[in-house]
Order: sequence, then C-alpha cells, then structure tokens
Amino acid sequence: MSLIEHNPYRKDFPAAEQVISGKRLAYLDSAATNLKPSLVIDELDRYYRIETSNVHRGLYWLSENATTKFEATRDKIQGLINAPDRSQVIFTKGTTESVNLVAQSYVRNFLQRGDTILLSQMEHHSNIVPWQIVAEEKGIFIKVIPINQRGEILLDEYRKLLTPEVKFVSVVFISNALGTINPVKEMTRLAHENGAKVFIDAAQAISHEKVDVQDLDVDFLAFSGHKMFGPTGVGVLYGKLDLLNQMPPYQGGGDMIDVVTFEKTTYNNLPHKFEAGTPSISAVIGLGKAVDYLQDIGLHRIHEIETQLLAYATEKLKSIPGLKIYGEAEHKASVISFGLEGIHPHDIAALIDKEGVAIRTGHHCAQPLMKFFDVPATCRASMSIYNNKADIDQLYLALVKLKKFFE
Ligand code: 7TS
Repeated sequence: MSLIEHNPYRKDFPAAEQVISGKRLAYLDSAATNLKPSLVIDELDRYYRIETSNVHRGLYWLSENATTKFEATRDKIQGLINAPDRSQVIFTKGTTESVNLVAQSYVRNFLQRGDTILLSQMEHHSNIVPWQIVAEEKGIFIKVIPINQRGEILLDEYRKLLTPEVKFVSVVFISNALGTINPVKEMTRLAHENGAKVFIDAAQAISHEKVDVQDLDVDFLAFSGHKMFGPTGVGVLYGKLDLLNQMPPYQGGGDMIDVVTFEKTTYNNLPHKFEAGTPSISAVIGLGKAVDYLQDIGLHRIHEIETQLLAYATEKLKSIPGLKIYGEAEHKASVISFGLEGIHPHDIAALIDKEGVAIRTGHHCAQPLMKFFDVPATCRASMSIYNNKADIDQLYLALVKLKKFFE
C-alpha cells in the first residue's frame, strides 16, 4: 500500500493539498472532473499571459505558434487513442457535444423510421437524451440493454436484442455512477456482426483504461478533456473516416467552410468541417499537456494506484454497518457509489463536507440507473492518481461520525 500512503503524484496537483474552512481537503469527486496538474495550469497561464492569439488565420508569429500548439494536441490525441489519421480527431466542447454531433449528423441522416438504437441501462443522460431527440423526430426506437444487480451488462440479453432493426449501439466504456468497466470490444464485435454502428462513451475511460480505437474497432468514440487532467471546454470525437466523410456539417460558421457565396457554400475537409467558429484554443493547448502527463505516468502506474485506492476504500466503507455499495462489477474502476441505511444521501454529502470531504451526491445524470436500483440518489466517492490513504481515512471517519450523529 506504499503508493497510496506516499503518493508521488499528489505534489503535481496544487489543488489537492489545501485547507477549506479549517479542514484538510479530501477530493473524492474525480468522476465529475479531475484536478489539474501544474504543467497544464502553467500552459494555460502562458497562453493567456503571453501567447494569446487566434488559430488557423494569422500569418504572424503568435498566431502561427498557437496554431502549431493547437494542432500538436491533435497529433497527441491521435497517438493516445491510436487513430489511423489525425483528421479523425475532432475537437468539440466535450463528450456531450460529441454525442449531439453524431446524433444530429449521423443518426438523423443515416437511420430510417422503424430502425432501433440500443443503449444500456447505465448510460449518462448525455448518452441518452441526444439520441432520444432525433429518435422522436424520426420514428426511431430506443431499446435498453439490461444489467444485473452487480451493475454488469447482461451480454446474453444484449445478443438477443441485436435484431436486424438495430442499426446503432451506444454504450458507456466505464460507468460514471458505478465504475463498471464494460466489455466494449466484444459488444462492438457483436454489433458489427449485426450490421450496426457503434458509439462508445469513453468520458470516464480515457484516464483509467487503454482506449485504442483500432483495437476496439469502434465507429465513433468520445471523451472530455476535463476528465483526463485537462481543461474544461474541450472534448474529442473520433470517427471512422468513411463515416465522417459522408456526414454533413453539424454547425455552420468560420473555419468549417471552403468557399462561401450566397448561392452555395462548400465545406472544408476533415476535421475542420466539424469545427465551426473559434475553438477553445487554450483548452486544446492545455489538453496537449494533459496527454503528455498521462503518458509520462503510464497506464500501468495509474492502474496500480487506482487498484490500491479502490481496494482500500471498498474494505473501509464495507466495514461501516448499514452501508450499501451499488455496483460491484468484477471489472470496476475506482468509483464507489453507496448509501447509508436511514440517511438521505444529500444529508451525507452536506455533513461530510464539513469534515473536508468532497464527494458527489445525486442521480449522477443517470436517472434510469437510479430507478433500476430503486433509489433516488447515491453518494459517490471517485478516486484518481492524486488521492491517498489519508483521503479515504478522512471519508471513513466522517461517515462514522455522521452515523453517530444520526443514532
Ligand atoms: N458520459 C459519462 C460517462 C460521464 O461521466 C459524463 C460526465 C458525460 C458523459 C458528460 O461529459 P461532459 O464533459 O460533456 O459533461 N459525468 C459527470 C459526472 O459523473 N459528474 O459530473 C459529470
């Protein structure tokens, strides 16, 4: 347990070591957004302090420098996810916008009335609602892949659902609410055998798991910069080239055009066809540093720390009488959803906040999942590479104190 006793990466995150209202902070809400390492913060500072300028237009040094850094992030992301071509990396605002882009540009144009989309019971609202909006309009059906009480997808039921009408499957790689790591490679293979396209929501997976788009053979994949140690306001959509080339633009504006006349406009090539307007330049440049940071540490090390954190936290929390954990999948990331018998989750979060513990409480943007477990909300402690044993001990002691208060 030495890695989580003296976590060597904690010092890289200035926000990890702070005192709020007299209490040491135990930040256990990394599934919502993770803390940022100094090298990302410094890069943002440099951009705003010295290197500010727009991209893809100026012929002066500052603009060329910003463009070079901006496009370098695309190359880094291409390497990170092993995309065959850099033009398959499209910058969006985040996972949510990436889903909306594919719903509006692909599903709206390439699915027909009577077709079916499959989603799992554990999806985040942003991997439900954008498909629903198009489905309602176009007369497309949505069916749900069921899960078991441990929070695992029922693969046999999924196989049965794959009928010829199913043209599209969208599944989360790692559940934000349960931590379940889904068998997305196998699910993609089965969907393809059925002739369906596959979208993977890798919002949580990108900082915990190997995400190799060629190995997974997915058609589309999305994630957000702020959940991989990068800034907010930027995310990525990856797509297969033939699909992206066939798809019409999602939004119109500057940068996405080739020639504009009032009679007819022609569009730019990939990836710019899908990047209308001034992008979140600082966020993209900062994201480049986040990729460097992730790769310097390496997935092996991330797994090592997170496995220790999950094991220790699970053991501590389970020792509290009346505490129930939701989601005990065999393959699970460092997320623990839980409830305490007789105490509303919101009371738990509000009271342990007074002890310096930051966790998320609520439906985690996964109301259908809460309905499945028949609870209005859960508490969620989610851990990342900067957390240590003391953070978990602080959560444990705050919960024990809270239980005494309610007795
Ligand atoms: N998909 C999953 C699995 C997520 O966890 C989230 C955000 C999203 C999609 C949407 O990402 P965004 O960056 O576009 O907002 N999840 C959470 C969460 O668990 N708590 O706050 C945000």
